[in-house]
Amino acid sequence: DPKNPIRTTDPGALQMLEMIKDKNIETVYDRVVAQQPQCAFGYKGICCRICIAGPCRVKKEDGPGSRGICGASAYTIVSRNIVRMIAGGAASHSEHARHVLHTAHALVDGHADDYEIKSPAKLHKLAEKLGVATLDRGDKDILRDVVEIGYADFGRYQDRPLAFLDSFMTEGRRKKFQHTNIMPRNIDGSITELIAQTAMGVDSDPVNIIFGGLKSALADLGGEYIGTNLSDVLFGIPEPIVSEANLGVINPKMVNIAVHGHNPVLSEMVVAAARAMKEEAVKVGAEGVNIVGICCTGNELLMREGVYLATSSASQEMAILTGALDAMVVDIQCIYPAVQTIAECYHTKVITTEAIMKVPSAQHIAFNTTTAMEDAKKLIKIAIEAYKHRDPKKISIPNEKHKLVAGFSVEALTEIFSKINPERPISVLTDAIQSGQLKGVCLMAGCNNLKRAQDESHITVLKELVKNDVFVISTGCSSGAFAKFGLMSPLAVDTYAGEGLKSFIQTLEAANPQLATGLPLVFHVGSCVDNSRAVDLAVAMANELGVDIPKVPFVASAPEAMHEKAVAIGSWCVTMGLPTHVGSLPPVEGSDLVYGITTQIAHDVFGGNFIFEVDPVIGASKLLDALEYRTWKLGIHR
Ligand code: NFS
Ligand code: SF4
Repeated sequence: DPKNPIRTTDPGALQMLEMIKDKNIETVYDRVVAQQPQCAFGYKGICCRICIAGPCRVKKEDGPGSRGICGASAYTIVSRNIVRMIAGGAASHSEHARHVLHTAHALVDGHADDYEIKSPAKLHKLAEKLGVATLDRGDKDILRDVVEIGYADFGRYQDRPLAFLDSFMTEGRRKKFQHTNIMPRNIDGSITELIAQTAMGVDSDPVNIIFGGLKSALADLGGEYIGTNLSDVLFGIPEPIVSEANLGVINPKMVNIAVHGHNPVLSEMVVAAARAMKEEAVKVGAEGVNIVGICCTGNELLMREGVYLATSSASQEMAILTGALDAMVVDIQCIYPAVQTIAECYHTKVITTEAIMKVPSAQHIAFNTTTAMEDAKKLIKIAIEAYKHRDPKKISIPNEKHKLVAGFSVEALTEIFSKINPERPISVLTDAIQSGQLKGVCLMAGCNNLKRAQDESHITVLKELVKNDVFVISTGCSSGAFAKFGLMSPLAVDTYAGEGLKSFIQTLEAANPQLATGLPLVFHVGSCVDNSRAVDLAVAMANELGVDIPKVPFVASAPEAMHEKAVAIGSWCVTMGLPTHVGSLPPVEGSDLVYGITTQIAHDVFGGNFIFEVDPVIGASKLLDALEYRTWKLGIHR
């Protein structure tokens, strides 16, 4: 029902909405209803605003009204619009990566004393991949060379491929990208080239436009590699860790600070500062400082520090509605401007920290790598001060929260598998698929999109997949959904896993008595930048099986994709050779040609393709079909 304002299934958010129902507070759930019906031209991608002769719309099947003023056809307009979303996504991930790179650079130059090389092991592994010498060298020297390569990936002018992308690929993908001329030379250049390519009066060939888009999508993946790998170097490789999720993690007796956004460079420092400033919180009558995460910076902290996850993107406002959130510290991406509007009805301070991300009337504290700890302490002080101004009458915290196990980097998964087969750990996974115990692997990723009820599609797709013995890894707000519903807990295995998956997980547990916890139903591999970890797993499986990725029983699903970043990720998933389900349609329906390229022709060229399907049960069954087909083919060819 498009008019129903209760557009969520998240049990914490539902409780929160019930608690405030008499208060007349506007939330995202009201605004999404107010936007209905949404513009059909925009929805289909056939509105062009690339020059100011427009906006032009494709109004007719034929004649002058079927084209823009310049004569651009539906296929040109749709393809230009969609690849510009890829450019936006690639820019977002890459700016995030650049920030991590700057921090690593400042560290080796001695200007970031609050940071350290937490994982020399990851640094050495990365150096080896990139061909950086490590023998008899100090860690900082090695890191300096790695950072140089990272910077070169942003702005290289020579004719060589993106190092952080090239060195992680299979041989087959490397050749495919060169052959189709989409291997990016540098990140910044791919994005500007794409904007130039799609400017008024430049490219009108939809195939050429889409291939330009795919180049930027691969640049996006390169940026994600830089982000994940250098974050692991600076903050540690995630390992299995127990935590809790949903709004019930907000503790009325503590100073509560939500870190919201994406960049661990800031939020890791906030966690450290909070630990150091416990006494100051005690002085104002609190038991301490409680950091809770929202969106992907929440995922970063959950993976490495076990920090509680308060909620995911669509329900971000709910954290403030508890009346017990003292500050919301934000960096970049997926932050609703509405958080400030809502915060003004409470004592909550919203604090922005990055030069490119300000919100009118929210406080701005510039966060510098050089003075990181000092800056983070300022943020904590503001929260402690705000705590004193809480209004007890306004406090109402949903009691919903669930135990979870997270922290499954590929290193952590490999370690677990190695207890069964130390020489060829990944064969534990591929053997289980070939024996029929598992149906394959699915990466569940992506956002919330209120075109349907929040989290419903994530939860439905997951339940269908695990019931059918798919090994599911997840990232981003998809992970957020599972965590909030209690599906990332070992307890969920018995209830939801099919017999094959259940026995697979039990075998892993039996071989790993050192783990202090059972294994979960779905394996959290990190933030959206950490979708690169999923590629690492797919590449490892391909190498183990001696095939290229399009033959690996590995699929992806973004049941509730929303952000431009999700468009970029979905696009590189397809070029990597993965069948990729998307449950919220991107604006491509206005051109049968573009729709056909993304869902069919892509398969002929790359071995992966989009599966657009809004019904989560049907979406899941299409993913299962894709897995079954690949496993069957693997069987014949062996
Ligand atoms: Ni990913 Fe993570 Fe969430 Fe979507 Fe936004 S937080 S980077 S973009 S909404 S999954
Ligand atoms: Fe219209 Fe062409 Fe300008 Fe787009 S580029 S707004 S279709 S005139």
